[in-house]
Amino acid sequence: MFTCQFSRNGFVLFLLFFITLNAASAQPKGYLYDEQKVRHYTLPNPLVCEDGSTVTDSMVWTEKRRPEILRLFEKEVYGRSPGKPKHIEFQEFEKDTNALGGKAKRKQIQIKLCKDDKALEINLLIYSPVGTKKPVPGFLTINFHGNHTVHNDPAIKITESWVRNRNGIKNNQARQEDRGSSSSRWSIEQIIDHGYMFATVYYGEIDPDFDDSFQNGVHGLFSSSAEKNREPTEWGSIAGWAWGLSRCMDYIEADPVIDSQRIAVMGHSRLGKTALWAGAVDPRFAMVISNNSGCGGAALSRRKFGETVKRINTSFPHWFCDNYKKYNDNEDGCPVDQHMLVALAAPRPVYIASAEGDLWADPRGEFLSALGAEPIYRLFGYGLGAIKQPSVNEPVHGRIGYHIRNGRHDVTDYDWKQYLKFADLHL
Ligand code: GTR
Repeated sequence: MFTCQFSRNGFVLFLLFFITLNAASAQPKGYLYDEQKVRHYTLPNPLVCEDGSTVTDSMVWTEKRRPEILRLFEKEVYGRSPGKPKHIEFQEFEKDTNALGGKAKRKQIQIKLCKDDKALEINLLIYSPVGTKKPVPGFLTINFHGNHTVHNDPAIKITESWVRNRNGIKNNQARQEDRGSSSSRWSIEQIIDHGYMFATVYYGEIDPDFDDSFQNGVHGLFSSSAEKNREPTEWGSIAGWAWGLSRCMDYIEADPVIDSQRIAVMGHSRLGKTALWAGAVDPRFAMVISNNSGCGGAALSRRKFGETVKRINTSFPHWFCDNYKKYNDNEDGCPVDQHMLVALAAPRPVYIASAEGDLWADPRGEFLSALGAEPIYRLFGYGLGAIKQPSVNEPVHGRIGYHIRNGRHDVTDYDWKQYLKFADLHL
């Protein structure tokens, strides 16, 4: 009996040890993961203007301080993007009024962005609920692996753009067998059942995600200067993907079936950073959702917890503008921190989601950004609904929403359940 008890306890201990080891090994070594070791830092005050005056009402925020902060992020972090191109064409190339077993309508739109005799083509996939009389609100999302991976619906066009070589993909080309391979991240049926539209675009069609000195994608076509003359304030890939989301919004505004006044922009990880920036530069997004966005997204850079500015600029030199490299190992020198990015969404509802096992993205730093944006929401009479980080799986749904769920870096049904509740409340 004793032996049996002992070996069972021993097994449980071994299992715990194994799980801990595995969770830890998901995070790159040599970075800070210990909350006790976070250094003392001072955040820039979002309510103090460049001339030293303090913002005390929403009008001064909107007219004076917000534009200052937006300019700082453009100049120092993401880079300045061009405006809407002169020539943009929308072509609905496929539709079905009886999709997803009859509960949805599907359509696929090619958005053609033209410059002189060249063009970039982006494909937007849209599902909307059947039987709706009024224009539907919903979610515009941006995906990692191609629209054909968000659902196994055989009618979804397979992307012809560059895709990352993974899971047996060779030559950066998408394959039939990848259909639906990311469907666990996109609770499309749940979204439709809730009465919302779901739209998605593949980020690689906007700008392939590798460092090619800004030759391909949106940069190759719409940058004002060649790589060698690039200004340190010119747009990186995150700004490029966000710009692509705005072009999808251009289409949505032209579609009478969709309620373009009630669109939430949503992305995960690097695309969570993108969603936050898209919401900052484009006020047409009525709600902003950032899933596990981490460094350069919702997480406070000054904490240097998990991924750091230096590391992100080294691993992904094409994501931010060149000026951002000035803050490698010099976070305190940056005139902004990421709570000010969250604040740029105000007074629109914004949701920051973290995962307990995603230490690389600094869940606590993501929460502290939400908290740091609260004084701006207060100017509009709104709040977060928490003064300290809520426990795991205990979401707060103030005008700023936040949750930390159990599990790893990912988008799950749990996340979508929260976004749907949040949209019911605020969209
Ligand atoms: C990681 C990167 C993160 C995050 C993530 C992702 O490699 O360090 O900033 O963006 O990729 O996008 O999946």
